[in-house]
Amino acid sequence: MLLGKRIVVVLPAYEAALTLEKTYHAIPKDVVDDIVLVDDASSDDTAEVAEKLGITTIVHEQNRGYGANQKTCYQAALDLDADIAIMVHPDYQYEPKLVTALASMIASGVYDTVIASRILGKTTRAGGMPRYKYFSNRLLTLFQNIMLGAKLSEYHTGYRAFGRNVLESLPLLRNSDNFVFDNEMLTQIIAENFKLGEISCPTSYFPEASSISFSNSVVYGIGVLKNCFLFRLWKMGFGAGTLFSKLDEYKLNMKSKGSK
Ligand SMILES: Nc1nc2c(ncn2[C@@H]2O[C@H](COP(=O)(O)OP(=O)(O)O)[C@@H](O)[C@H]2O)c(=O)[nH]1
Ligand SMILES: [Mg+2]
Repeated sequence: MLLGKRIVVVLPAYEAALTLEKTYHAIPKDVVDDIVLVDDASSDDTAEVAEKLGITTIVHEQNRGYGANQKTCYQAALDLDADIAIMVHPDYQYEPKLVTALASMIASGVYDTVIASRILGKTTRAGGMPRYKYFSNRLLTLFQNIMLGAKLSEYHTGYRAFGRNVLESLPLLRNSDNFVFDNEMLTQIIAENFKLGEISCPTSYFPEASSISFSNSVVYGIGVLKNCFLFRLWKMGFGAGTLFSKLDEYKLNMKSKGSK
């Protein structure tokens, strides 16, 4: 608990057996009430390692993708009565100790969502981010800031914290089951004018922490551009039935806690 808020860490996992334990031990247990791992049908023993560590573990029978994994993660967090859910990749790429910092920015009531930027500060390239990823990140971010009218240092980090109000109100089930889920969700957060903050976070790139192929990165980049155009169209009054529709059937199930 932090300032009376229940904190749940969610770990969307795929082939994370080698890095999970290290990630788990770095999560600050003094503030975190529950840790949930969703294993997307990994071929290694991610789920076994998670269960051995005492983590609440959910296993997808088939590989459904990173976005589908997060849908299960956030539903599980709501079911566990989370006031704040924090996504940490179990590949030990992002510093789990910053969970407290992310959670406190939401628990204080100042922000609804906080993302941990790899770009703020000067450690990005030193941490091993490949040059092509760094430059595409900077270019996409510049374009997105212009198109979305926001001012973020990056949109592509996988380290994010959400208040319950955000998870309950966005039509997350409408989003992609693939990597572009992250970008759709952030674009929806901006569209809904949720209070969105950033902190800086050092990251490290090593083989187990970064496996997205170049072709998947290109598909992701094209999806990001598409979301920008959808957002502008929606702002002009078109495409109400797309990503930004608030239909209840696309919202996560709110069975545990009442709306806040
Ligand atoms: N659910 C799911 N997650 C995946 C899959 N492939 C990669 N991931 C996860 O997506 C996240 C980002 O992938 P990663 O290779 O670390 O990308 P990078 O660090 O941005 O280069 C990691 O947490 C992976 O575990 C998949 O097929 N399914
Ligand atoms: Mg990674």
